[in-house]
Amino acid sequence: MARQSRRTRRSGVMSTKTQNTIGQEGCEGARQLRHDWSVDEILTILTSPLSELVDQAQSVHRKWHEEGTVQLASLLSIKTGACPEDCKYCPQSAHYAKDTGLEKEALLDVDTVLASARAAKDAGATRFCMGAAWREVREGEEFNRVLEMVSGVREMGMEACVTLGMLDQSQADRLAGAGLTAYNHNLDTSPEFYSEIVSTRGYQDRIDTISRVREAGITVCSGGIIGMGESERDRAAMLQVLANMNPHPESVPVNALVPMPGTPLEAREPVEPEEMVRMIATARIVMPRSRVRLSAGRKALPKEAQIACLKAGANSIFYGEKLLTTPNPDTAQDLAMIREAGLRVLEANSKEG
Ligand code: SAM
Ligand code: DTB
Ligand code: SF4
Repeated sequence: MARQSRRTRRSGVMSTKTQNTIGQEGCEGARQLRHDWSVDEILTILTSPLSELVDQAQSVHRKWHEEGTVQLASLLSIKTGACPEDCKYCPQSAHYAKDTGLEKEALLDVDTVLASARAAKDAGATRFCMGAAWREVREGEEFNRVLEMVSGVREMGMEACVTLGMLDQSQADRLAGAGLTAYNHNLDTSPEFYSEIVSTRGYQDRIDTISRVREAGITVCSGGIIGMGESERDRAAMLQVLANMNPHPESVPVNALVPMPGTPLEAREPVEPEEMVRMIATARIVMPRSRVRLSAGRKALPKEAQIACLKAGANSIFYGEKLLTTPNPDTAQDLAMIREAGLRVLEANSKEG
């Protein structure tokens, strides 16, 4: 049965110690990043009274991100479905294929992917993220094709991100050589809850891949999903693992589960807007400099809640009508929402990028 978190009582006022140690004390020169968080400290922040939490997050955000911009990142599934992993949330797992009805698709060709990147750029995106439903990267023509995609996206002047599953050091190095900006590899949840969600790989496998990405000099994009039945403590524990990485992941996607029919998590209760705001605000406080991305699940999140997330420290969204296999909000509405929040879109080659 789900260890549901939502009803856990709020723990009251944030202690002075926590307020003083949230890594954003005072003036420019005194800004500090911490890498020694305890789960309890993060849980205290996550469960503090909402207005206090949001105030703290806004104050951290203003100190580290004066510019008030939102990065638009577009996504493309470059290889869809038939994945051997059994991630319970994922419509692309072969384990649930007969129930999800998802059409699998082989790795796209380079020209198709670059045409999609060009369209994303023309629509205002500055980052292009390519996702493959692979357990791990394998050597051969397909990996070489991905390297070409990466260099093609970089030549357009966009940030390039890929998410390809596990990789070894030589593969990470070659992605770096192709100019890859970021590698997305999510922790998804806490170390304790992980085995409830995935059985075909371990938490340490995720950490090891992230270390190789870091070693190769590629920036790290790592975050997770809420709404899978995890407790608030699990959410805090996942943030602790991320926030205690040194350096912090440069970008942190916060996804709300998109409960896909045919997956084992199809009947999970929807994430409440406040939970998303809390998770974003807490990520902002414990990883002040990172780009926190309001990621999957925005279709089910009212506009006001999305604006609350942007004001609580999210400074990026996935932009475009589709995520990997599921729909995402309309682009014109997203641009209007960013304006309504009093923010502006991050432009290409901005020094804020
Ligand atoms: N196969 C690679 C991997 O798992 O690392 C890359 C692709 S995978 C689809 C990328 C991420 O998408 C997952 O780590 C997960 O966080 C997110 N994701 C997948 N299905 C989701 C869903 N139904 N709701 C929210 N996030 C989801
Ligand atoms: C991330 O954290 N979320 C994105 C991206 N990184 C690759 C993926 C969301 C996928 C949502 C379900 C789907 O569209 O298939
Ligand atoms: Fe495969 Fe990635 Fe989906 Fe897991 S999340 S089933 S590894 S595509």
